[in-house]
Amino acid sequence: MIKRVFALMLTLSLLLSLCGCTGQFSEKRLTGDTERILIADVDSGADDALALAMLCKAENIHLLGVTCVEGNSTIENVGKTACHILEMFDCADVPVYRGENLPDHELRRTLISVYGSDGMGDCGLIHPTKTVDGDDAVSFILDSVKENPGKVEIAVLGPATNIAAAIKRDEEAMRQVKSFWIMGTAGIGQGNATPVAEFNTITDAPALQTILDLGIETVIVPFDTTHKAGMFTGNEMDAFSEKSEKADFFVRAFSKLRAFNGSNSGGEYVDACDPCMASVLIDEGLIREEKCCYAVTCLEPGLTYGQVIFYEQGHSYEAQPDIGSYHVRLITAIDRDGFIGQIYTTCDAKE
Ligand SMILES: [Ca+2]
Repeated sequence: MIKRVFALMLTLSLLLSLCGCTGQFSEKRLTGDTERILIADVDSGADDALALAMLCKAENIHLLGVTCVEGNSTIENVGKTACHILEMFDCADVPVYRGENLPDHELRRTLISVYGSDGMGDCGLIHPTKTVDGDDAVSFILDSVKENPGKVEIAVLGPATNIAAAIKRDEEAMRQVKSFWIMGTAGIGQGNATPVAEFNTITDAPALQTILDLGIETVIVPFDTTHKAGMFTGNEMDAFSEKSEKADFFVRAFSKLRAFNGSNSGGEYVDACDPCMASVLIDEGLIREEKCCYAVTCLEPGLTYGQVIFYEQGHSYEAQPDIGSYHVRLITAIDRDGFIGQIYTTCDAKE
């Protein structure tokens, strides 16, 4: 009898090992059909780093890979930070691909590194043993979508350059993306790059429009929404840093942004925009208000370059233009307590 039980256990453990079912990451795979397949496109940035950590910890997400784009830091730093976060959150087997440098168009703004020159507060936090797995993020995106038609969701946490390059290379394949989740645009409020434009969008405005032109479900979590729901005061950051080593890691990573906001607005704070987007991606129950919209990016040179105009479905405008399809979900309010709860869980911190 004991031998039969032992044989059964051995068979089960063999089956589990054949399925790759060991460790935290593999446990997530066991959730089967309820699991969502995601590619995270990042320009880390402390806020991308925290968002990526949240996605690593999410039980309902299978992170297929991370693609990197220049933005909040150099492409080299973006890759190193992604590798470090994946290792830190037990997802070292998730591949990381170097992507595109930003297009060198005449309207390209000089990038201001509000996160420090390394994107992570210049505190010496980033020292991964993992290295990037390849140089062709666009091929990785296209291959992943073709292998999983209609299933892959893409989180766009930086300038949309990689995604637009994939669409330009194989538009038909990219029509098989299930949905895009974009942290970008100023929404229906003020921007952070200009009064009307947000950093990710203005950095590669044609790329965002390329996604919008594709016409598949696109969830936009804009700056004005995340600036409110994702806001931490200096005191809140100090309190959070005491909660765990991981919490302290991210508080230090955000230190340059905190100081920048202090000198820019007179009060130290951190607006964690990418984590805010990740929180509603992981749990749509945190969305408090959204509008169904047609969206279009201003690409004409001038003061409105990079602004995104949202036409709300069901609303009549006195100067009604030709409206395309209403395939954009604009998130206008997020449950802040739920968002903060996710950050605490991610960092193993007790509230
Ligand atoms: Ca970002």
